[in-house]
Amino acid sequence: MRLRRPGCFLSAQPAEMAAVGLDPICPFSRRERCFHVCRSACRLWLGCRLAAIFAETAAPGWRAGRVFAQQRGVWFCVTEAGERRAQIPPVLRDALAPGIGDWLALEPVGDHDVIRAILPRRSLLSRQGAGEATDQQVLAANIDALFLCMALDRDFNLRRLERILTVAWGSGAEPVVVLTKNDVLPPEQAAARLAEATAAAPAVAIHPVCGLTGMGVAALASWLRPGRTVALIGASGAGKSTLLNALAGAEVSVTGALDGGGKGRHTTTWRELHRLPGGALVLDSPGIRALRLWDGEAGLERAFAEIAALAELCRFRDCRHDGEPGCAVQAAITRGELDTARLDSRRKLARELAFAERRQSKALAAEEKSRWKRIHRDQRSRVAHRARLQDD
Ligand SMILES: Nc1nc2c(ncn2[C@@H]2O[C@H](COP(=O)(O)OP(=O)(O)OP(=O)(O)O)[C@@H](O)[C@H]2O)c(=O)[nH]1
Ligand SMILES: [Mg+2]
Ligand SMILES: [Zn+2]
Repeated sequence: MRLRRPGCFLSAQPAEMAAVGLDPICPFSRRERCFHVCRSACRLWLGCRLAAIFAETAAPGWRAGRVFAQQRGVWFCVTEAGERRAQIPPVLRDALAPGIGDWLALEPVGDHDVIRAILPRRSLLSRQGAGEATDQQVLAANIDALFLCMALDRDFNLRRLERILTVAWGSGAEPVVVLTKNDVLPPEQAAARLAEATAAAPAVAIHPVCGLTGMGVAALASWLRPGRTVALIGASGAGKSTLLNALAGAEVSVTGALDGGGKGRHTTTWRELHRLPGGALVLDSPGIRALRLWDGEAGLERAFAEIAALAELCRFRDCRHDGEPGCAVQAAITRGELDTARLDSRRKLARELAFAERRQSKALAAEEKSRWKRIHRDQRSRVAHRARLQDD
């Protein structure tokens, strides 16, 4: 990947920012001309809160940078000195796992930067990595809103939506459901699917759009204000890159046709933060097939908010909604106000979460045990070494 757009103009004035469509108000300090806001048309937008943390962490000469892409052990960052390649020093390789969207403390060394620290994240979307049960893969960090993209055609699946919502609520970012390919169904069928999605995503904004014509896309503007970061997630072929291009008004990401079975072909192969002309940042990613749950009790409560509210009315605090007397959840099902499929889906996800948590605590315990074993072994060899020295 080549580095582009060197330089960014920290000294630009509010009028210049307005000229390129940037809001001169810092999202953290709420002040105009905040020193910490990068006034350029690049992707840097540190904000006062992080700037203060950075100032405390950083040694002289370090600078802040935000990861906008990553490839084979190289993190591509936007800094006030332009775009830079950054690497993790060997001693920190086990301790640091930066992801796209992360703010880093960087030490310039020659023509590249060395990653020294990850600044605190305000949201984190991650999944279990391929390795150990405790291995975490960062999908996106410091995201304000997650656009959960699901096409209204064969991609439409309420149970998958509930699963992604659980993960999204657990990330700390605001989920927004974007029903893509609004043009493929007759209006009444599209309206029926919209109603189903609304029931499966309580208290979440839902927007049907057509990425090809741009229909409905303008309604997403409130999440795309300058300095905001949005991540697009969904299955391959859901139309994420097409939506990004519609938002950008240009082809910034390659899109691809579906295969014969109507499935995506994983056209987007890496994650990258793109800057929209208006100043918002949008993360386009390869499609994700299954998002295994591994953390996120809180996410489950939010994703099934109506069940959580009903459960408070059950006679027993630990009601399992499984035939106990005075169960408000079962009563709502009997009245036809709650779909059994919702309760079943919640149960399935809760079981999966509990299983993941057990696996993780076992793996953590094993890690801790091997750490102590190592410490004791080192201690024994030090004692033996000292004894040998005294013998000599
Ligand atoms: N009819 C219709 N087709 C669309 C729409 N959006 C995307 N498509 C088509 O769907 C196919 C997949 O679109 P992409 O934007 O590449 O999908 P993606 O989600 O980025 O896929 P990956 O990069 O593989 O994850 C392409 O052939 C698009 O032209 C839409 O709103 N309406
Ligand atoms: Mg794509
Ligand atoms: Zn109950």
